[in-house]
Amino acid sequence: MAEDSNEPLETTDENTYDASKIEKLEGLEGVRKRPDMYIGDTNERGLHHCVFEIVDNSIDEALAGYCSAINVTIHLDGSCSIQDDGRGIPVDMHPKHNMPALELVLTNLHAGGKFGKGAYQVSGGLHGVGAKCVNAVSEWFEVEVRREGKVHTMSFSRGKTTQKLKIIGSTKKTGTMITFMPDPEIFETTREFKYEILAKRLRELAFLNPGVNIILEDTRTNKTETFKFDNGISEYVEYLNQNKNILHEPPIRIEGDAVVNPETPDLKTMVEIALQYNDSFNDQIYSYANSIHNIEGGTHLSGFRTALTRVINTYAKANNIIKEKDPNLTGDDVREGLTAVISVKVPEPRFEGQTKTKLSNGEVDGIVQKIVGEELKYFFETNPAIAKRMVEKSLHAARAREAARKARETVRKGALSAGGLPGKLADCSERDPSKSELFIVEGDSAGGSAKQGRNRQNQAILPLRGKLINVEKARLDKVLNNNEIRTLITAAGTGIGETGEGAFDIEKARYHKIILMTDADVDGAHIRTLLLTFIFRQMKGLIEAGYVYIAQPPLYKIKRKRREQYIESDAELNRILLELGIEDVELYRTRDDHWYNSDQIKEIIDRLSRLEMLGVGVTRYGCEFDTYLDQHEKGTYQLPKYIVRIRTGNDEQFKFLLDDDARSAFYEEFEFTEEEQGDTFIRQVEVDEVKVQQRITIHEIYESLQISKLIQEIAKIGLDINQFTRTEEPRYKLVENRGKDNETFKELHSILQIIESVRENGRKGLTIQRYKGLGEMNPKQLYETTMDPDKRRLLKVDIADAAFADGIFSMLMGEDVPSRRAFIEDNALNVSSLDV
Ligand code: 0RA
Repeated sequence: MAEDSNEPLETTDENTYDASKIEKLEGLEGVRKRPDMYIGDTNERGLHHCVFEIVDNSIDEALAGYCSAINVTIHLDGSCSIQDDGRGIPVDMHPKHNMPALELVLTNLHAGGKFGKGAYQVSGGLHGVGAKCVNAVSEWFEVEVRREGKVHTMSFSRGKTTQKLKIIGSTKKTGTMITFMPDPEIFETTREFKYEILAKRLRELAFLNPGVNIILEDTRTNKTETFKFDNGISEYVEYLNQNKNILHEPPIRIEGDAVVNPETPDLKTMVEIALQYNDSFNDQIYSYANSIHNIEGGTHLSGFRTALTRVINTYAKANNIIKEKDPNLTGDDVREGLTAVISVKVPEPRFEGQTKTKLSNGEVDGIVQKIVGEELKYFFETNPAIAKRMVEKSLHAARAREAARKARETVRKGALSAGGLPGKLADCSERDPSKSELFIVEGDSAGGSAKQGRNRQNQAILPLRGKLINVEKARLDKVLNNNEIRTLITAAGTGIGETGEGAFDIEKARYHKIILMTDADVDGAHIRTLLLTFIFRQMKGLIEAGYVYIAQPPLYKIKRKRREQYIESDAELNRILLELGIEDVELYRTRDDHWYNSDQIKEIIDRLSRLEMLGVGVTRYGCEFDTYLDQHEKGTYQLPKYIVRIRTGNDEQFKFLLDDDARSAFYEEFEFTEEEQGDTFIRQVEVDEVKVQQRITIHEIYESLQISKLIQEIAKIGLDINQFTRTEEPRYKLVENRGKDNETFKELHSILQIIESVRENGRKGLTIQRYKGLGEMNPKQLYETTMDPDKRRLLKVDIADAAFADGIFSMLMGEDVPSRRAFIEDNALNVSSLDV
């Protein structure tokens, strides 16, 4: 468990290892030294894991019956808030340690029994480390507790207290709100919260904890979603089946529990299962232990599978639907078209496997078998019509299985026979798989360019033409008859499927990098998803071995004069526009004839572009950004933490509150109670002796700290930050080609105008071409941008990403949904970034 620290204690003279030291509570330095140990990794997964750690605490409050709503908000400055209406973390003084309980649980590794240590603790190693670890890996961390009639706050930085507990107002509400900024010193590869990753897990948690209301809001895109499911995993199954033709309604529900250890009769293993068949050919079974998704399954899944196969066979024979002497239906047969969610609560879960999420508690297999065996048998006896439909579906699958077996054999023979490599494959000359790469390329024309541009020594090319077969809509025999799929299997060399002659064998892989190279458009994303889904289902070992990658072709081509450049993302395009915009440009300050040198201009533009991004956090409340910026405190550069928007009739005014004290004072002045906070406060006022309605709203500017840091830096570089709003007199000049015949200049009246003007300048004489396909590049360009090991950027696909693609795919591909294209484009993959 992560709570145990193995940090060695130092034994110097002043710092002797004695009893008093053991007594002393340990701080969070250990977490910062070895963050992976506590939050899993310091990349995308670990980053999002931090949010889930805090949400888990709120869910615990909900399970204890004290919390009904959880709000998760992604802020523009890159921070994230998790707010609940639970009891609030206790704030009273701890008698022994002489600090508030709140501070104790957030700054000391061993303090606090509640955090992730309930009866049904989550996971073995990575999870359940609690809010204190998130605190340790946060550049800043703020907590607001509503409890005992008061609003309390505290702040921390990198695990250390920066603002002691204080009361900032009164309230009748209760709850906890935590806002944290991931520390760049810890999260070096990415600090960007992804909406889909958060949404997927929060939706899942809402399904697994029926009744809890979870709201996700992304202020960057104004996207918001509410997850609340009173019917729990039954609704989850309906959600997974939403685009399928279902065979019965509603989902079948199985529940039960068992005591494992008679000495602790209260600690039961609880089992909940929902299942529903559809007319497709694949199964989708999601298994959870203590709300953790077990990608690799485990003993609960195996217990369920065993019982399902047995119950269906017994029923089919007892009712003479299949003859006594006929062979049994196999597991594959009975699972065809099955959608199921298995959720178990286990007192002491153990996890193993590559993802450390495969449930390994042996007793669970038997418990699940027994409960499913009894309950499903009873369901069949009381619902014979549905039982019959399920058996018939399995029988149908059994007949098709024979055809699929033959198809697989043919494919395997093809794959195994010497010289059987597909003609379309342009193989490399290297024979060592660990040095060889296979590019799977969308389209013949891009395939042609790739063949010409590649390094023949170790890069093989396989072009895929036309439509790939939809692996969701067809049975395996059809899929295996598809030419493109067969070519792929033959080229990869590993074989497919779990058992039998020619089954998947990673040792036979012909390449240790299989790189999917598709266009950067919707069709490309579609093809990539299809390929990944197939690989995930039939050649999972390739992904587990880390052999599957995604190429990253550029998004834009820009041209100016003789210069041509490929651009990977919108953010990069913006950067380039600014970069070009400052070429041959100088900045002049009117006040004192001061010229900024080109290094300074670079820095100015860098800071201003970051400032611009944060500005949305202010302008969304109707307040001009420059007006807000002008509120900064002279000397400290501190900016208001709150904006008060006062609308009186058609008139709109803003008031700025520097900090929590100012907010408290404002509440008192207006006799606000907490209940009005955040919501619109409405009252009647008189304007020119006419009664009008006045609406007052208070908005927290989460970005204020970041903004303040930036303007401080801007001041250091030497811009006058006293006034951001426009002045009558021009204050700066942007001069192009200074001192030359073609010198031009533009007068600027504000600081923010500098960046606008530079960007405009960057666009001059530039053609920006949105890049539509790989085929538009010539062989040399394709090699340089996307294939050259020294310049390309590859994304490595891991098993969780592939499972994610598979899930989305099943959901969207079953029937033709109009919105599916957009969805795939946005969410096709969340792959961990890796420079290879
Ligand atoms: C310790 C004790 C109690 C509640 C909590 C912690 C608590 C922690 C978090 C973290 C996020 N939301 C939370 N809500 C509650 C019990 C307090 C009591 O007995 O009143």
